[in-house]
Amino acid sequence: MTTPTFPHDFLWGAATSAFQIEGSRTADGAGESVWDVFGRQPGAVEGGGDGSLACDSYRRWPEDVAILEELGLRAYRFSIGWSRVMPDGHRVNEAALDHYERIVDALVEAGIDPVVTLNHWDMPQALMADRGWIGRSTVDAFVAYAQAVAHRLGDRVQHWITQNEPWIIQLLGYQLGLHAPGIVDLAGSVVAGHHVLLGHGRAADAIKQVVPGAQVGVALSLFPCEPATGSEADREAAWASDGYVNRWYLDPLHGRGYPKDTRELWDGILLREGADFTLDDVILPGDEEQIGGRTDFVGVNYYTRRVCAAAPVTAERPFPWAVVGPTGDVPRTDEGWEVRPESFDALLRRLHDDYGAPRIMITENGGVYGDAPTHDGKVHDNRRIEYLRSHLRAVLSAREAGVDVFGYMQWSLLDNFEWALGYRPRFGIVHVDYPTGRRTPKDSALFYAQVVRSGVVPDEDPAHLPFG
Ligand code: IFM
Repeated sequence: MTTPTFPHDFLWGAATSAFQIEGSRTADGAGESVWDVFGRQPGAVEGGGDGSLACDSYRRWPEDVAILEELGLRAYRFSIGWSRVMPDGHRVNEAALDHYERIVDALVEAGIDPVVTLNHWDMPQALMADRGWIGRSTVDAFVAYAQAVAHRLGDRVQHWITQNEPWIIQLLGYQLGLHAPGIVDLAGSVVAGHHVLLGHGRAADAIKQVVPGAQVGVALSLFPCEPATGSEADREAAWASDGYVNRWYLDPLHGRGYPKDTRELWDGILLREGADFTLDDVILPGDEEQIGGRTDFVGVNYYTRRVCAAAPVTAERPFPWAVVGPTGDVPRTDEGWEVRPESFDALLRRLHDDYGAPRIMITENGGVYGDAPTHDGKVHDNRRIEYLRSHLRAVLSAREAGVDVFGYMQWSLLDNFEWALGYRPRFGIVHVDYPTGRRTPKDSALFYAQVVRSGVVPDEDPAHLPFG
């Protein structure tokens, strides 16, 4: 039996996002983003951290590019600061585009494919005048922004990601208020989610008008929803939860319109909430056509699964399921998330089987492990090596089964600002000493570089091997 390997042209990369790494919040005429404002609310961010310095990448980006080069990576997924490019939501700030153009040029020069995300959550605060994504006018503002970036960078950028994690924007930003803009509005959240998807479809068209050969995708946070038991009720609960988290985005993107069961669920919720609108007032004729069929690749952000059980709807729980697990002694990251590569493999196969064999880029995958530099100055993050190894094996297994995964962007290149959790969780394969900005590639980075070089992923835990 031959060992499965990745092909030579596999797109190996690592990912970051603007607000999480850049700092320099007002440089070059940048406008305020919703995260600047949200982060100032007492208690919004653990430890009181904000984005003012982060990894200082707005100034130190040449070091980041050099690290990518040293590791032999062939792609860098990073995001453009929306509020830098459109400080008041509408006017283009050329100085910000100059900045990103310099990064793109350096990447291309180094033979690294820039994978550009347009909205990684840092929308201009000015767009809150129409309630952010709840307002339909934000879709127009987003399209104008996408056009401006495509005009400037389109001749050098092939891979575009319009939106990062529509469900997380909807859930944490507009339903629970745990992320910027901090809105708690269950009924409004479904409106926001629809506008995020519409923004994807319309921005994809706009990018392709400017750059006919562009490959445009959207990065979805996909969580396999698995039933807690074999009971019919739990299976139904898991399917309903899958509708809320996964199918609500996947179906319309693949030209099927919103799934009927989840649409009914939302209409019931709007009624119970006393909303003065139904989904028919929000999803206007033609919208689903503008969302569907524009995705050249599906971006998959995978971290873990959800284990669901049937549960009664209550005032606190508007949905007929509860996320109950996993429980017990399962492997977990330092953030408590279950390490579950087999669900990753199953997810990729499911996308292939249920959605017409789409092209897939893994746009995020990684784990929180808090290992710090030891006396030898190195970071021996063996558990992250094992996380990476097992998830890359899952990708290989799915590819062997015919799933068209063409790239993998590890999350994250750098330890960085983890949103409401501040700087405590460390996702990076490169350690960042925040007070000095010093970057130290961890053992996992060296392991990853070896996989990238060889295309081979060891079939057992190599944690005992010396990567440091
Ligand atoms: O850090 C985030 C990223 O910005 C979006 N996806 C999930 C990551 C880890 O929580």
